[in-house]
Amino acid sequence: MKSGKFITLEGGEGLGKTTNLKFIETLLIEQDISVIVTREPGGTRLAEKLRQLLLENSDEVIAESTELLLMFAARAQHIKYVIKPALKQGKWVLCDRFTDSTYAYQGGGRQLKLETISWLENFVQQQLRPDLTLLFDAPVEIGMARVKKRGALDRFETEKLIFFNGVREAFLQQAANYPQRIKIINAALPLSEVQQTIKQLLGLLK
Ligand code: Z5A
Repeated sequence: MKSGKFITLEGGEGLGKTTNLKFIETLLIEQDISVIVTREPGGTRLAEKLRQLLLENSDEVIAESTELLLMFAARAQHIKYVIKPALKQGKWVLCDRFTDSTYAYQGGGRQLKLETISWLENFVQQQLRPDLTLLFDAPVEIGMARVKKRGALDRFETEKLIFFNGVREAFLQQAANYPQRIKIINAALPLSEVQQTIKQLLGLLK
């Protein structure tokens, strides 16, 4: 029986997930809530190895279906050995990306069938779904400009604009499908305003 809360942060690249993950962690610690911060793909030693394979630029093209299965392989490991045990202990889990990213990147970006993703979601996660998902949304150009300032691009970041627009649309479709769980945050606003909204949304979990 889970007792902690499971919060995921989602959205296109460079829109503030990592920055705000740290902000939320600090807010929760101030309230004496025990919290772990983790990410996908990744979060265990094996899942981090899969992350490296997924993100590195390589001369072997990764097939779309391979990419999808590796995402869920990493997730299965992460859920069994990190997320579920933490929730069981009453900890809150803050996760940088989760399955909404799969619907967005492998569904909206790579155009894999949503039924296939949904089947894998049920198989790997069973009943587990986030309690709250913060979706950082802004025009793709804004995030890409922030990412480019950072330097070298990973395998996903070298995709074309059409791919990222498909990703954004799929995220927004997920939010429309699950309005109770997924809250959209306008990531184009100044950080102080974004964080004000986050504080209000976290209040929904109390
Ligand atoms: N992926 C997938 O395909 N399928 C899946 O199922 C999963 C993942 C789980 C993992 O990348 C990749 O895996 C990802 C999708 C794929 N593709 N890519 N690329 P990741 O999550 O590690 O990397 P990312 O999404 O590119 O994260 P990021 O670049 O680190 O972005 P971020 O965490 O959202 O942003 P940030 O680092 O917090 O902020 C970027 C900069 O903007 C930074 O300088 C901030 O100070 C600044 N910032 C943040 N907010 C603001 C505001 N409001 N105003 C101005 N400046 C701001």
